[in-house]
Amino acid sequence: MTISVPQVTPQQVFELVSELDTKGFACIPNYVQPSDLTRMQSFVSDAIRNAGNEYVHFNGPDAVAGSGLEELAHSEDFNRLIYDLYEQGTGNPADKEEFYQVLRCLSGSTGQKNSLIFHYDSYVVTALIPIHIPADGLAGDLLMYPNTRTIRSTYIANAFDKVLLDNPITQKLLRNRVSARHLQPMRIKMKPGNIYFFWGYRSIHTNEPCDPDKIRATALFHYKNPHRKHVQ
Ligand SMILES: O=C(O)CCC(=O)C(=O)O
Ligand SMILES: [Fe+2]
Repeated sequence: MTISVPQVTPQQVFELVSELDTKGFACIPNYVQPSDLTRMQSFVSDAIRNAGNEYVHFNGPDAVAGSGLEELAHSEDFNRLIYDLYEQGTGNPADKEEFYQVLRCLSGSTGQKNSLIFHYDSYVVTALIPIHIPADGLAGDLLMYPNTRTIRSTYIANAFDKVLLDNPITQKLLRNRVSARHLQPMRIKMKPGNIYFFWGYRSIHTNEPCDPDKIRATALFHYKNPHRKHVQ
């Protein structure tokens, strides 16, 4: 069985990019077919069980072999979509480059520890597929301040942004904003099988925790680190 995903027209890409630039995120509903989603969900359920109902994550396509996520990473249509978003969004040509692919499975108290860590991604395009989202209680919403910076021309400027963000004072300040009345981050409630996009490099974001007795799993595909020279 091989995964198949819908083709996305140039007009749709255009609309997705304009949503990314204005609203800060974009979504294609039901991008993953129900039978493929079921495969991904059972991979996650097994992984969480093997991890004693605690946080577990997998990097790269080989680590998720059998889930369908490795097939997605190699799917022509999916690759084309990510390249098109990048090209339209930045005006730069997209080189063929492997995604930085992660499957994050949150559960238990370690799932909570791996939440509310605000960051910029190292990669320009972030595609996120929710696989398991708790139906009630704390669902682990995506929290975001979209498009708060541009793509930096130097690695050092990028590192400086990250230091400003990745320290206990800034993290505390941002965490306090989540339930505050003002300057709240945007909250994206996610539905399994949809695909969400945002400019991860440019946007401060994180996930809210989910209840420790639940499972919240997301598959992330990151594309294009602007500060790494392309190596064949
Ligand atoms: O799991 C999520 O919702 C977001 C994770 C994330 O931002 C990341 O892994 O870079
Ligand atoms: Fe991220």
